[in-house]
Amino acid sequence: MKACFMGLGYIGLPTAIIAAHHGVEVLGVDINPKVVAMTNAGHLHIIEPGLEEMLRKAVDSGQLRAATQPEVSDAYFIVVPTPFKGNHQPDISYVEAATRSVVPFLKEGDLYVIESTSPVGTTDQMADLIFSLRPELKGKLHIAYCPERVLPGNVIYELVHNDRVIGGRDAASTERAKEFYSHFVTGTLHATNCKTAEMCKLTENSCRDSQIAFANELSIICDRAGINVWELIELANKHPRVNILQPGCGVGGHCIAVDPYFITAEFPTEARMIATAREVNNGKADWCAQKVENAILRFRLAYQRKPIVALMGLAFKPNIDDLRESPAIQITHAIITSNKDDAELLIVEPNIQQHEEFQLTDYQEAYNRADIVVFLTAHTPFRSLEWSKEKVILDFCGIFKH
Ligand code: SAJ
Repeated sequence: MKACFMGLGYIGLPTAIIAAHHGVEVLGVDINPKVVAMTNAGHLHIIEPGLEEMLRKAVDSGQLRAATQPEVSDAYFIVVPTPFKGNHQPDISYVEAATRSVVPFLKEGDLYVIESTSPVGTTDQMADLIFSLRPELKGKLHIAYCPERVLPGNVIYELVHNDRVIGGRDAASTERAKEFYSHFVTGTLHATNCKTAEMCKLTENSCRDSQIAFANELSIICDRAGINVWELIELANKHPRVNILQPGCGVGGHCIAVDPYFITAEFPTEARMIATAREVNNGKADWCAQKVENAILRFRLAYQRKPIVALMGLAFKPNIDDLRESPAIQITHAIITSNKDDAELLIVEPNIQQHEEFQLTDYQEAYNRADIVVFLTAHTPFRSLEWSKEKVILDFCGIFKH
């Protein structure tokens, strides 16, 4: 069995490596020659604990190779990004480009699977594209949609153990795709059709976005009401059927802050709550920035000098170095723009060595020096800091819950 993975990013590369470890002959394809060179040299271009060693083994054993162009294979996996364009419209041009590049290699009996998060109907649309270019293959390919649901940082475990949803264009396609994934997935493979599988991925991330929006809205209400939101949530969660998530300074990353727009773009009239959740979560970052600006102003009025402000955390979630779509960065930019002459800013991100735009300060030093401390990301080391009555502390992510 030879499989071609189109896209060697955060999902494509780990999946290619795991498949190679389970006896599949893998060709990883990426349009970026640097990624291809690094992969062939056994170096990981993404950060994922434990994965580099697996990559090296797969390359050394000849089970995995990378290239900038696909080759004849038995199965093709589309694992490329699906960002959104202006006005939050999904952009499936990478899926289309990757599909076009495998079309010349397809032959009777092959498996073609989209893993990229995609708007409902994308798999059918790509099937139409394939058959418009290769009409002789109509009815002779297995075409399916199979989303991933792994959490960055725990990818090796979750790629194997998570259940997966597999939606074929017909029962034979679903069966063929299930056969492939059973090479390395020990979780249950749930069969469905491709539209349901596409919607399932969007539903999972929209559900989480809505639940986080609830927590974020609650945090703003509690701030007005003078109630400790962390204590409130802890108490409410003692109810056997209530499970409120944690508020933060917004929602970041490339998934949860993006995927709900794939639903709202297509169903603008119906998707009212999903759209509102996006607004609430985006609005939380603006609200946090406003809170910091007000604190700076109040400090200046009270002490007639510029405060030192520590901005703690840039990553989009705790204990990672991933800054993609991070609300903490958005807030940092907003504060720099509106307060560059009103405060001395110390920017902290313990998970990265340096940043091309910001000069970084050690977290302990920043905390010691600051008059105003703003917790943006709940990195574990921050929890070792001691609460200080001398400082203004804006704790947006629950470092000092009580
Ligand atoms: N967040 C909160 N409060 C919480 C939980 C999260 O504010 O209680 C924030 C985080 O700080 C972060 C954002 O939400 O900014 C997203 O973080 P996350 O850990 O919820 O999710 P991601 O984006 O790392 O990964 C999600 C996962 N999806 C779900 O949990 C439904 C993952 O399983 C998916 O594979 C991934 O999206 C994806 O690739 O789609």
